[in-house]
Amino acid sequence: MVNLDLRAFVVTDNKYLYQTFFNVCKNKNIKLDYYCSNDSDNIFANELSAGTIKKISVKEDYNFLLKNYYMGFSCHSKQIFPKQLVNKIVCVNIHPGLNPYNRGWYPQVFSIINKKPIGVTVHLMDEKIDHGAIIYQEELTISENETSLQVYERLLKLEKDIIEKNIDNILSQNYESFFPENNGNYNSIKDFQKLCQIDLNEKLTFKEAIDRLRALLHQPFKNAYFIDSNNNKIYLRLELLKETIEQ
Ligand code: 0FX
Repeated sequence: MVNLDLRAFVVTDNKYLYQTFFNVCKNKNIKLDYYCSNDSDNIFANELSAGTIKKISVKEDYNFLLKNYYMGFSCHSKQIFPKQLVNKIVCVNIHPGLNPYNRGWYPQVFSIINKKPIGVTVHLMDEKIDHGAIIYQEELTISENETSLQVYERLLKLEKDIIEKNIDNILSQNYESFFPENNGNYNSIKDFQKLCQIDLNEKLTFKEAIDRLRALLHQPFKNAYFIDSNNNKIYLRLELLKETIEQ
């Protein structure tokens, strides 16, 4: 029997996943409240003025969350949840990567390059980033002609499917969880920024160079660039056109 007083919170900085959660949960017995980061005005201008989402600093206001909610979600949130929060109530992260591989920033970018598995992970949060016991996980395969944007769009769709299918069990905390065999690897935003600056003297195979450029192809962002002899930043975009060869 669900306690009708129970409320859960969702912290997100991603519009698509906010809408997914909102639509899936609007008629549930357990009510969800939505929060975004203080600098997410541009993403949620309409929702902020309508009051359907509110700003929060999780680091400063975790006591408010502890007082008002029995559990919470981090769903592409820019904020790191403090240990005082994740160690006290169940916090669940919806992450566009296949833990423990390429934890942290932009998993698909790194998976295109280093070939580590990619997918979606729903896991219980602990003090470390994208770390903790896994509840649900699904892997995707990356094709040789896919860009970061194409893989990312498939990851978002998979996250939506997993939320729709499992939200009732997550909210009622009716699931089993398991720990990955090791801590895998973590990539920071600095690691991503390093990838973006192309060293014109770096020696790579064509395959490695194409992988690097398609991993950094994610319009409208300008990622890969080199510095020319006049000290200009020259951004690069690769075009991959697939044509099936008749046998
Ligand atoms: O919602 P999200 O996928 O990212 C969010 C948080 O911003 C991030 O801090 C957190 N680690 C992640 C799990 O959730 O949106 P995004 O707009 O930050 O990035 C989406 C994709 O866009 C990313 O996977 C790669 C690409 N991208 C993004 C930026 C900002 C680029 O290729 N270049 C960029 O400069």
